[in-house]
Amino acid sequence: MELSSAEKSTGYLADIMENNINKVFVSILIVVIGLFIPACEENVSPPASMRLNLAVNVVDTTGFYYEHFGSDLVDSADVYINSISYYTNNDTISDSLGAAQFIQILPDRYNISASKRVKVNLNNKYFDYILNGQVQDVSIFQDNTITLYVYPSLPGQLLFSEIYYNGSPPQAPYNIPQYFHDQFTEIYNNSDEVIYLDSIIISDVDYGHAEEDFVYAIHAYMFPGSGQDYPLNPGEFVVVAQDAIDHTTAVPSSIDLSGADFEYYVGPPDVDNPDIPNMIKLHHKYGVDFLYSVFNDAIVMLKVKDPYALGYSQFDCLLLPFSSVIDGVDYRDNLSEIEYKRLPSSIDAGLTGGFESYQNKSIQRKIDFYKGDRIILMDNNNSSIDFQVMDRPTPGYIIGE
Ligand SMILES: [Ca+2]
Ligand SMILES: [Ca+2]
Ligand SMILES: [Ca+2]
Ligand SMILES: [Ca+2]
Repeated sequence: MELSSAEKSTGYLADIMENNINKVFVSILIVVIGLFIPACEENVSPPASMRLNLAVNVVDTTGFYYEHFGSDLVDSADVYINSISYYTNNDTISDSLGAAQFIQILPDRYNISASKRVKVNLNNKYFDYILNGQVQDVSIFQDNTITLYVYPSLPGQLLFSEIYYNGSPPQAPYNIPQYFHDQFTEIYNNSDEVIYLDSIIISDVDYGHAEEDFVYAIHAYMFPGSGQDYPLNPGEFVVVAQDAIDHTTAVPSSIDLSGADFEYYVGPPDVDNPDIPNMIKLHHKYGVDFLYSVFNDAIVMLKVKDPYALGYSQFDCLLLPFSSVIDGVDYRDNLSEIEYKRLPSSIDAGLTGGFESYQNKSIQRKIDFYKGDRIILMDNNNSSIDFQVMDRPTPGYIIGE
């Protein structure tokens, strides 16, 4: 409330000054505004004069960048800063000494991330590595220089291309208030080679263990097959439905998933479309289905020799190693709550989502480039950068920009 009145007063003041009206009145007004500003300081967007400069030095101390490029200082990295209070985003590129300069930014708490892709020759074969790093909730209230450490990783060959977790709005004829059975997971082969889905596990990730070595899976379901039964060719999508049925009969704005490739099947009374193969249930702690939270969750896919090797947590989550994760996405309705992330930065350094539940919205990985006719999707292992929000889900296909 005070925010808008202070802002209005400032705008009003400028008008008055421009029009050269009574200077005494202006002085009184300044005093009056001066009395009000301290009282609501925390809520007021700082004026343009309160800007400052931030330098981010991007550094790889793992030895990877030094070995291949002769320095620890990472030049030409994309550096992003997100203001936590004002939701503003800025990005720039680091210079030859690894320094990225942000000029005249607002004083605030910031999430800062950097990424750079490099081609590396190992034994006469080229690999596209990504250097990634992030720091969360850094207070920048004066001119500042920070060091951002980045770490090398290989981008995914098998990726989540879309996760539709949002659910549908209530609609005639049934006006179902919370329809989420139309959720699906879409996976894409981003590589040049056939990948077999057999025995790949999809699981959700319980909150509070991002610093540990294990995924605490509330649910874990596995693709069937004995090794080479379910090939996915380069550039192909696979759709795993919560229920492989036509959901438009329940909610007209929803989607027809009767042609999905797989479905989660919990057991009666869950829907089982006999034409669509079921995912193998490895662990199901609770719920009527393998429901992804419509608010916030993280979904990973991974492959392990024995899913039960690590056993269970105290609260009945199946433990799976983070080191076996192939791809992962962390999403949240409120993107400023990055401290609640469920995945470590090596898997997903960011956070996607940022919309309310039950709107038929979806998160889709961005197209990076085309290799001939084939789409190559973006994978910086940072969903803040790699994902975009779609107004409609696109099961089994992609809509480019
Ligand atoms: Ca189901
Ligand atoms: Ca089925
Ligand atoms: Ca990834
Ligand atoms: Ca899609």
